[in-house]
Amino acid sequence: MRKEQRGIVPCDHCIITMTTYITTPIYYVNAQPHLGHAYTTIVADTYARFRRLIGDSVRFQTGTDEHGDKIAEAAEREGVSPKEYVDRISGMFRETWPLLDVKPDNFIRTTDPEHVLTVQNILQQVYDKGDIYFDKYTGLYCTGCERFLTEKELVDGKCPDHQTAPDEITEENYFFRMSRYQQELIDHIHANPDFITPERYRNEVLSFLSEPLEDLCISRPTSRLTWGIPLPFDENFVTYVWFDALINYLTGIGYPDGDNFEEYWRVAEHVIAKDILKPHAIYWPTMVLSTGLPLYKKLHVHGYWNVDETKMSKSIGNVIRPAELVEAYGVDSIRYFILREMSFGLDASFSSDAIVARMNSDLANDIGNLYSRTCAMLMKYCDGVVPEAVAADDDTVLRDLAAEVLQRYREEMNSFQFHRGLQAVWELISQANRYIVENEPWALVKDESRGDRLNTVLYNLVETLRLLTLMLQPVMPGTCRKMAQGLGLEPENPLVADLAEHGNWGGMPGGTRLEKVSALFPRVDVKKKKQPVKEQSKKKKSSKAEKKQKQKPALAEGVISFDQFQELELRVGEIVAAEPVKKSDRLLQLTVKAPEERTIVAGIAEYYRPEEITGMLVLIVANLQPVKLMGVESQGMVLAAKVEEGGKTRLVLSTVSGKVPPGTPVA
Ligand code: ME8
Repeated sequence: MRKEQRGIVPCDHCIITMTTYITTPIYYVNAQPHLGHAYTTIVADTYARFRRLIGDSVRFQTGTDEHGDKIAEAAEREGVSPKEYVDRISGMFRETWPLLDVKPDNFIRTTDPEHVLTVQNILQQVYDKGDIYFDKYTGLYCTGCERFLTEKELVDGKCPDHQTAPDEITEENYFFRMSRYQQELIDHIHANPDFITPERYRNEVLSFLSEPLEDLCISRPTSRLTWGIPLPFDENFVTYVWFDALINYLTGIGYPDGDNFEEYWRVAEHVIAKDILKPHAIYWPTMVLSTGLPLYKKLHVHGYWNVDETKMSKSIGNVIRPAELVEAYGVDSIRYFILREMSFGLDASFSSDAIVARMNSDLANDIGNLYSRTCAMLMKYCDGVVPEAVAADDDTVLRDLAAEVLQRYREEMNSFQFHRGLQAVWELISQANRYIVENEPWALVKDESRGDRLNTVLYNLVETLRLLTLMLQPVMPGTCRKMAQGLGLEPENPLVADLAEHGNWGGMPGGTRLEKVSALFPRVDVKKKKQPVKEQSKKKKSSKAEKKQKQKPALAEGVISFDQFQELELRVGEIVAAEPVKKSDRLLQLTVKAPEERTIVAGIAEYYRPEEITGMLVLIVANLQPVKLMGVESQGMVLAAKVEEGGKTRLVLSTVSGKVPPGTPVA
């Protein structure tokens, strides 16, 4: 039963609206899926998952746009029939989505027979109402956009999107009286500030609407194009591509009398990029008004992905294919990266350096480390069983921040500010990592007088992991299934699958037995992607050494000159990850940020456990010639005090007395 029927009335100001219908554009089948399509569809999938997480009944639709000049031309180039051609490319889109863990409820094709009927039904209604008329028209037609452009839209006589000069075409065609609904649309946009977001696109549309609208040409003569839907009132014409394509949003929910139409139309939210703003913000609402339906609820408009700051294009050869991305980086890293990197509404640039940097810092170091350290400590200190929450616990650092972050996360996800939602979640992750360093559970375990303190600290950490699993689920569903499993919970357990009921502190049941799972995000080897540190430092060193040999006399044994001392490059480094070196009792392999990341192998395994030193600021020698220790290349050295006690040696890592950024030089 729908929640509205249970007497709960959805309101525009509360986040929970009970039902959600989210759509992507239907993609042209004249090109194969690429990063841009992947982004829009991942955004819609993430939003669908988020709304389900907060209890909505959700319908998510994507699909393919299969009629028009461009498609007919592409089929001809390949020497196949249009139908054969569209079947093949549409299939590629359908096969791409599971690779990205995108799960639409409906995949619509404009060649589906029910879509053809729906388009004809609406055309007939609009025609009967007197909103479609026949006229002669001369205009500038852009094949790329599949529409006539106005003079104003051209830049240097060319279409700004396709960089081609439009063709001047004169023909008799059918026109839709868009102008009749102009004022009603302007009034609606003014009365509903969230109708088109972000605001810059709303302003763009209002500015466009401040001039009189021209009517919209909605047909093509069959003498010029046959690959389209025949007009029900004139068989010599097929419908113009946008009139056909936009109606998919109604067909997919069974307009006019399907149950889904009743339930979902009023809550329809469309996601698009800025390239198709006008058809969605002007053509579509005026068509809907003419059909006598209420308008869709929201239009969410995002910017463009460029690649290495350059427009993605087949001719430049920089088109990014989703399947290749998944193979190189893994599906959840991709989903996280594109949602975190792009501010919704603005353009963003894709580069492999940027994705590797985020994978190593945000995923491997921050969430990956927090998860593995917390689980490792629970395994070690509590036999893998979650302790009971400690009553009258006044340690509220994580609890208070979690409450604030949960609130911000919900607001930002709801308003499509995914990057800010994730930023908020990462504040909680960083705080939890600091909480480990500050509370030193490895010391508490040895402290007989600690009371319940160790249990409190570990409970707070594991409860934080549960809330993180909940919040990250829409973005990284696969990783969260694994996180849930490691926490001893089924992925369907409401504790990690229902934010409405369990998005409050304290849900993790004491007594739950954790399960060992592999690392969430293994680190990516940056050396393979970037100029190795060793080459840079070697070069620097040899040139200075040469200079010294020429200029300086030899010094007394055991004494070095200031110049010699200056050759040592000492820096502050942050240990972002630590693990034992295989087959060695003595060595730990450290990943040190200083400020670039490097591997340093240190002989400190007898004195420190990896989880104790992760997050610690240490002093390093940054320009030592790299050496291999037990098969691992060490790019530098950490400094430690060498304490001799009772005939034994102990190493105590050197650190700095205040918080400074990693990479700060030591003078
Ligand atoms: O326009 N960056 O289909 P289309 C971000 N069939 N998103 C991008 C992008 C980029 N570089 N390139 C493409 C059509 N997109 C029509 C739509 S809807 C009733 C009909 C995404 O295959 C973005 O969502 O050209 C953009 O709006 C859409 O693909 C255009 O897809």
